[in-house]
Amino acid sequence: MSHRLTRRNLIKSSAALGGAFVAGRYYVGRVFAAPPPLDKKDKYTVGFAQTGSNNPWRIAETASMKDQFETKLGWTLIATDANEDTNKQLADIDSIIAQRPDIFIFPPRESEALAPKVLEIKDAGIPVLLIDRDVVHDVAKPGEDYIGFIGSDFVQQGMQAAEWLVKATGGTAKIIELEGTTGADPAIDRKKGFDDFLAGTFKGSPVAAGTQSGMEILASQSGNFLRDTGRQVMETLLQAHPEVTAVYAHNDEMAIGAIAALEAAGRKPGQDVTLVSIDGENAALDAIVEGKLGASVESSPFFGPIAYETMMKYVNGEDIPDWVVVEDRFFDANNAAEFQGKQY
Ligand code: GYE
Repeated sequence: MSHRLTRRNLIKSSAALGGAFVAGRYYVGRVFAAPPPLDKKDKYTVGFAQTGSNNPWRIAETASMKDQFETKLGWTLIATDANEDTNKQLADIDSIIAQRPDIFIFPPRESEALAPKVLEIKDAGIPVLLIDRDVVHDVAKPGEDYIGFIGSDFVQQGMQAAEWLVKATGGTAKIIELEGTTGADPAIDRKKGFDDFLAGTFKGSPVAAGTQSGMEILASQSGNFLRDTGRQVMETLLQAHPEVTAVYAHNDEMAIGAIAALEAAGRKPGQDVTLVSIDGENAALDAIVEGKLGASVESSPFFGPIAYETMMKYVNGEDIPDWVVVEDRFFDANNAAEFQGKQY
């Protein structure tokens, strides 16, 4: 039998342990090692607490959710926008809980700060499916406290970026790293993957051991996944480290900001500074074709269809893996033109 309790078992054990019907809903609380059940019905209300809408990736993700749940299915999506403020996202979630959605499907902006909130949603009797970012598992456990996490392998993305950079620079580079939002799961893991690769502690890479030893990270600072913040941070770091020869940005928006800062300082991105980033947005593909950005590891924002599919599996009692891995592609000068204008 699966680790997940069936609805019947849940009601039985809940009754034994003093579960209660409140406002037509069964409050099961955290005594159960399973997320709250989701009944079969024709239409659902989905709570979607977005982290922000000031970059193309976020806009594409929100559009994908609206397209799937509102346009295609005719359901209700309660969508909020935290404007890249973690406290606002916490408050947004409270306001969505008060509207009693059937399920929460959302990206937690920070992996530690949002973990207790995932438990609160569970305590309110509402199942949670996390998309695009995960929370820390020592506080909230997939398969127990929430249904699971759907998203990319961020460590792998960081490794791929490092691997490409080692090859592109012949294994010698002075690197400025622009990190994503501090405390966000993809920022933590994209740094880890990159650092581990350069430290030679990765496994299974086709790059010969030792070839990465000439790679030096001069500075690593957060640009909050935003274009203009990336530009400003790059401007400052460039003054402190004019010897820079490479940039690793945790997303395309910051890479594009860095390109602007480099050009403003009279540098030639793509020629005297090699850049690599993550996401695969249209502007990045354009920059690759122009020769300014070297490569971008894809990180798909199109969560609507896979979130729906996973949610329905849960409704139908199928087992959901703790992590539904989203497969990503890789864009560089060899294929960027082919995908230009087809992304977001
Ligand atoms: O790479 C970035 C966005 O959480 C995977 O967040 C996502 C990242 C994405 O703002 O552009």
